[in-house]
Amino acid sequence: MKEYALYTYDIPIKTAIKRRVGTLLRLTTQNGQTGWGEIAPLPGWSQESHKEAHTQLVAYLEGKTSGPLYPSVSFGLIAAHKPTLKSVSRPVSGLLTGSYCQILQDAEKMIQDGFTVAKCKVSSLCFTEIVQLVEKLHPHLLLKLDANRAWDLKEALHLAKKLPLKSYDYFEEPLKDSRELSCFPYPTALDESLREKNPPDTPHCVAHIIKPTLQKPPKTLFRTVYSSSFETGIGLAHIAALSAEEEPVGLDTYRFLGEELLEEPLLFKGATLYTPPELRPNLSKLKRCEYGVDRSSLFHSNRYSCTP
Ligand code: OSB
Ligand code: MG
Repeated sequence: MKEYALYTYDIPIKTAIKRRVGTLLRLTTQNGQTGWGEIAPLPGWSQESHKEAHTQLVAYLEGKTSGPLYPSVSFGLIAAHKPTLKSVSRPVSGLLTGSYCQILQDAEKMIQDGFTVAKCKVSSLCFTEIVQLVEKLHPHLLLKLDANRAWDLKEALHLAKKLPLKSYDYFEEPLKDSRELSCFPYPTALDESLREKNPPDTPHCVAHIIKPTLQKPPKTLFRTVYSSSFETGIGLAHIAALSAEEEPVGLDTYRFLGEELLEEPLLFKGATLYTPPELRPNLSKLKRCEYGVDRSSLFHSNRYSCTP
């Protein structure tokens, strides 16, 4: 028998949405071991709202629903079932966003701090700026050029021809119409496309970007790059633990959070993240909500027994 307790948080964040809202789930086993999970749908990206996810989570824990779970709920539940989550260290990729000048300034600092890889948001930059960034930063900082589907095929090809193949890691979601990716013969990573009903056939795909809050981690032989959806330390620590030791993980979103919820915070030393030995949020920063006995197992005794 497990007991559950739910807490919500509402903290400032330095992005367009201004505030980040989410639920933390604590599961306690009979022998007193506790696991924490985070359920925080990202507005503009998740199909479900925070309220919908929270409501589904409560119904699930009360044993009142057995239907398919939202990805954010599934991620939080799987996480909370890992009371023995170990402390891990992982290489992290930087996150570069904003104007050309801002990106260049941040990138130079990242290089000094020891970063070797960074995701660069390029949808609002012009092609000359993108080419200059790659030229200036390679080989010190290898860029993942995330266009969030900003370009049509002709534009994307025009840009790709200007960049030497080895001077960047990949283009992430370059095209407005992902069906045309088969005509884009450059290293490509899929992110948004993986969450479509019919993911595109992409012969040049070199990596899958997996955001556990937005999508259940698939079993894939592809190079898998784990990435955050602006979760707090709890969610980020679980994402780090899912990621392979050698693949930089996209957790630099941590810098954008306005408040730390963990008693013992995540530690970033240069480009390496160290997660604390115990994930324990500061309860005074949270709002306590429902609690009770976890009755979900009445329906699915094995549902969460296998880790992704
Ligand atoms: O486009 O990859 C994205 C975060 C939330 C929603 C979408 C995206 C992101 C990130 C996270 O870029 C940072 C990273 O992957 O390094
Ligand atoms: Mg992306």
